[in-house]
Amino acid sequence: MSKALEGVRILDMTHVQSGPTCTQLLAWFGADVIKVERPGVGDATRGQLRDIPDVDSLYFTMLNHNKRSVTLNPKTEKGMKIFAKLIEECDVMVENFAPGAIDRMGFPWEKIQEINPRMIYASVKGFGPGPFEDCKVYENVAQCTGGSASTTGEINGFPMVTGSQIGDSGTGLHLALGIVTALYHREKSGKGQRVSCAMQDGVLNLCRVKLRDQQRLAHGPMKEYPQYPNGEFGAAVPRAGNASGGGQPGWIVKCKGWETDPDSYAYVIAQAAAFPALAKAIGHEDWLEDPEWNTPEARLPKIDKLFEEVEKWTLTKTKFEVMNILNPQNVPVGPILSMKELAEEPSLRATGTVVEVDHPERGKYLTVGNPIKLSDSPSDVERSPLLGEHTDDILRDVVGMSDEEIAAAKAEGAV
Ligand code: CAO
Repeated sequence: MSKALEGVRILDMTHVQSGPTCTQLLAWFGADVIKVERPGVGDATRGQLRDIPDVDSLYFTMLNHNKRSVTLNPKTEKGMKIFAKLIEECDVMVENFAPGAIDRMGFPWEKIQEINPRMIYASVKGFGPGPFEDCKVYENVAQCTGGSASTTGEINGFPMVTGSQIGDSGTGLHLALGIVTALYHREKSGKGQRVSCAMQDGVLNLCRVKLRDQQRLAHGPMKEYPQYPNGEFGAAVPRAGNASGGGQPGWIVKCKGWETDPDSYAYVIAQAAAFPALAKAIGHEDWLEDPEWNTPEARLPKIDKLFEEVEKWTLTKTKFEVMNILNPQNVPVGPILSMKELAEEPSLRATGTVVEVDHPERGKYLTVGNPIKLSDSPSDVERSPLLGEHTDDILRDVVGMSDEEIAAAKAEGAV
């Protein structure tokens, strides 16, 4: 069994999170990812949020598996020549520097195309063309400008960002799809092309259902929102707390032990088809004959009361008992799993979604492995490279430099 992207070589000019997420995925699928880092400095995340002094942070290690690291400064005369040779030898170049940084290095898209017409050049920026195109952007800025923050949070509370890195990792995922699509197209056209993903666009794509709701709002109140029928709708899609976005009434309810365990909660969905089973399970068989309760329309104005009753029952059970009782009866339900529980979950270890990796300087640590599983193309998780660990190998084998030339480039500070 061969790896799906074996033979694809990536010139990885990414840093922080969005770009590295993308190239890590490609590396897991077997691409040879050559991460270019500034000599002596490297990706800033190597030193950020460190848990062990002088050792690459988990921030860095968990986003840069299966890559090779070369230190190179394309802003030196020698470095520029080496960089041009790398462009010639690679299939894809990925970068997520601030707008214009690669141009300022002397490599605008026109020049990259001239050097290698088959090159696929992929970029993440905060915004697409428009009023904010020159801005630097981090995760939470993308969540705020892409529609996520305005639609997330308590019903009468302030906008809220989510713990999922939808701006960074989400855009990295979008970019990876753009790259493999362009690689597929190159098979036919023989030509490379530019792939661009703006973080604002990526977040908005993930908030698609909220733009749907913005348009529904013009046709009357949205009945699945907690604002219906007793609250107010304004001009824009409101925040809906934990109400289900899928059009089915749902809520997070407390479970046994919530007083001491901050994650002792479950999400319960009271969709019409599963309502009889839910009502019976919580001891409300009476609802099934009661016109005040036995239709979705009758329940809608008192969804809060419905979940109060569900909670009276869930408070007598652990979140796993709630899952084990309701799930077999086709009531959609999910325990709120903490990071500790996910880290220890045997089934996630068995599938390689949570993996233990050994690192020469930090020892063993846990990471999230490749969440995309291909039946015929394995994907292993290998540790992240040390800064410049593969500089000599890459300069020799990919760029074709002799030992003397490598020594001279080092002396000049180019690598
Ligand atoms: N050798 C020499 N110089 C190098 C280099 C190397 N190998 N690699 C990068 N550099 C230089 C760049 O040329 C650039 O210099 P100039 O500004 O003088 O042209 C500089 O290092 C990097 O610039 P930056 O502005 O990208 O870095 P920053 O820390 O100030 O900003 C960030 C970080 C993320 C806000 C910005 O890169 C950005 O907006 N990126 C696009 C959006 C994005 O991906 N955001 C995700 C953030 S979290 O994943």
